[in-house]
Amino acid sequence: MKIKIICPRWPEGSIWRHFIFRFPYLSLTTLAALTPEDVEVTIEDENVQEINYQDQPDLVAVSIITPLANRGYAIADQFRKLSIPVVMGGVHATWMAEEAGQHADAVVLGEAEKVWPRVIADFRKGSYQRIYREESRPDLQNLPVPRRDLLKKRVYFFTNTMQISRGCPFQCDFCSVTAFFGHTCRLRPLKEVRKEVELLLKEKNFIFFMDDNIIANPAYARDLFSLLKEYRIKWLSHASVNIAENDDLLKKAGESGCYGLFIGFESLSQKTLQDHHKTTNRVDRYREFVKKIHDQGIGIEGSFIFGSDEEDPSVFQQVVDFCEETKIDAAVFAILTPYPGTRIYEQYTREERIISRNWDLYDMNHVVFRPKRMTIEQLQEGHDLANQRFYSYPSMLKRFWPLRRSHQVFLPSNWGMRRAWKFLAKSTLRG
Ligand code: B12
Ligand code: SF4
Repeated sequence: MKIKIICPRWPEGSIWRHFIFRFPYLSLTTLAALTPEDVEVTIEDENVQEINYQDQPDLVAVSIITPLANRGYAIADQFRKLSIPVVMGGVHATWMAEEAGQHADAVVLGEAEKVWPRVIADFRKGSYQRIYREESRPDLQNLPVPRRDLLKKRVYFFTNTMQISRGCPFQCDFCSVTAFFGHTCRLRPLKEVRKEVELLLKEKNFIFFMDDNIIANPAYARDLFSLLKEYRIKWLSHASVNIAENDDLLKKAGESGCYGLFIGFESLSQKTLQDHHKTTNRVDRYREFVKKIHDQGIGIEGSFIFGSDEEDPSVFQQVVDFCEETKIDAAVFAILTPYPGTRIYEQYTREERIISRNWDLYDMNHVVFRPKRMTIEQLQEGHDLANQRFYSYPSMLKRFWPLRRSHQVFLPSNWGMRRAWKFLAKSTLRG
């Protein structure tokens, strides 16, 4: 049996289509690793290669997050026209199973670990279900090592990514992670983490841990950082800003080789955070926290969301000023996006505020809902200009002086974002 696993490309007009520092999605290499050994498996990531429609696999597996859904459907339709069956899975397919089912022979809801071998066995037999859903979530012991060997490695910025935990105890209303992965943070045994880290270090001394919050369980994080300190390693991950409330943990993160953390600040208004149920953040301590994190040699990619109900057009300048004053190393200025599966999706649907369900626009860089205290145009323009200002040379100069060790990661990423935003500003692709 031959299975081809596919990731669709980002739509035209999305910043991620034009950001050249790419890394592969773990869903692809994870699914490949879960595939029985006697099956020939290949991966095609359309973001870095063309899809081959000629090689006649027995089954095609398409992984979709929301902004990739339309393209995923088009690819699926094409394979099905060639009489090749298609299975779909991933976050978007899970929340929009009926829609995905119109383009696939079967849809897998939720995590694949337990159910994927059964899906393959059913397709081999020729009698499969339309929907597969595993009620219990997999524990994270004995996970197979993702099949990075199947990737076209040279076309990615790097491929050294791995995951240590799943699930989040919080429930921010714009995020579907908790609904998808559960309230409890499941953790991989440290001895298995050690094995995979050692494997990755053979490639490069640089690792991106694709976790939602690497400090979700502080006791485990402390042990993890001690483990990482044994190696000469540079690593990146996501963490909540309250890592700076725990001096010991923060120091350990820095000493273990943490060069950068992706941190969801989301807003400079406590009221807005409260409205979104983002309970971990204390706005009045942001400046102090950024300084403490920087002092440990850790760079920050700050994530901010624009368009919340309390915000008016003054928000853009306030946020960029804050980022420049605190010398935030990189930023993702995103437009609030009501992804299926989130509470904000339900709320805006009820309030009839969603203006587009064209998933191509669900990249957090396009307005797809009606904001309250600014117009759709003000939100779009304010967001675009904030990104262009932040990734201008004067802003980079302000933020990158004095130099810190983490700048070896963030200077190239700023340059990449600057290049992508410049391209989009000039192009007619931006709708
Ligand atoms: C790491 C991460 C990033 C990193 C790296 C992205 C990358 N290239 O991998 C960075 C910081 C760059 C990033 C950026 C963004 N991200 Co992100 N990211 C994540 C995060 C935390 C982990 C992704 C991961 O590796 N998961 C581990 C894999 C194994 O899980 P998985 O993909 O879900 O796959 C499992 C199942 O879904 C299933 N499955 C998946 N596909 C298939 C297919 C088949 C056929 C089957 C059977 C099963 C199956 O099986 C897998 C194993 O169980 C997730 C949240 C999360 N916890 O997953 C958000 C997440 C994927 N990101 C999200 C978003 C929105 C973005 C941005 C658009 C944000 C922005 N402000 O711009 C950008 C887009 C950038 C990009 N190029 O992708 C959203 C997507 C929401 C949606 N509905 O589409 C998520 C889910 C977070 C959220 N808020 O809900 N992200
Ligand atoms: S945004 Fe972060 S803290 Fe909030 S629910 Fe999602 S993963 Fe958890």
